Amino acid sequence: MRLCRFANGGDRANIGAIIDDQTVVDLSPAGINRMELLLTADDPVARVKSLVHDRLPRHELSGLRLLAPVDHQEVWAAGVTYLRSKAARMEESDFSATAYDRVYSAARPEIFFKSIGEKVVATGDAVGIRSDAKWNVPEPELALVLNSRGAVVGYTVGNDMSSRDIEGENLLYLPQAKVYDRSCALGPWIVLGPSESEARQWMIRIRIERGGQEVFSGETSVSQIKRSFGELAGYLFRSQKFSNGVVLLTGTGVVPPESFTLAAEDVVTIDISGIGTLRNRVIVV
Ligand code: DO4
Ligand code: MG
Repeated sequence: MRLCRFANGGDRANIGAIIDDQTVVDLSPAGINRMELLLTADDPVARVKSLVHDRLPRHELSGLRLLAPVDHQEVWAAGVTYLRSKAARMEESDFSATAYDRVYSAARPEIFFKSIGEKVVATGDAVGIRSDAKWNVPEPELALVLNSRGAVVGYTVGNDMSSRDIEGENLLYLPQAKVYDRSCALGPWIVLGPSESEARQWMIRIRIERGGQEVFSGETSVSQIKRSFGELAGYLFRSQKFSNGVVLLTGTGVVPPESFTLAAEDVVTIDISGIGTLRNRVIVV
């Protein structure tokens, strides 16, 4: 079962259940106008199935403008959860190398705030690179969708856009390297239901094009994430409540070579095999 948000022609968003490859059942007339109405359910798949009926409006998926699949959910991010991320970050900065090395093997994971829901960029919209940064990269990541009790109820594709020169200069600049306009993209929808062991079989692939030509591609497997989803979610929910549910990015395992930086008008395509494709062009913000 897949859940999406889509533009309804006005400035409101509707919530839909994607019931086959082409058909979206509009759940808004059934009173579902906020994602938390589904994300607070113990079993969102059963809840959505109980809502879908023949009298609700149906739309062709291909004719809809999809919005980011979050509204009142914050987005948080785990970091240095793949060996590749640890190695790349230790190379990026002598100054912070020990911190990355330690956090990779520490009991407590690195978790940082990434975005409020309303600032998240949807597939088809533009992600941003900072005008004051010289070395910018996308970070293709599996995003866990957690209900208000911290259980994983779904997954989406995430891009944790990052300014590596700002992060590398001083680890205390991490919030500036990570949080700015259009720095977080999620989509195209949420896949409800798969277990962690199913998700760990998925592949994450990224392709970056410039002027129609590929300038970088890479892939990793979700199985390479060092920590369990429950462990990451457990730390996020320590001493903190998310009454509308929350999204947690699980870290990147694909890092372009040091010679690579994004440029305006590049197109970033991230595909996760069990979910779908998130595609964004790049603009300077
Ligand atoms: O420690 C800095 C950020 C790490 C991160 O975003 C990642 O590993 O994906
Ligand atoms: Mg990241």
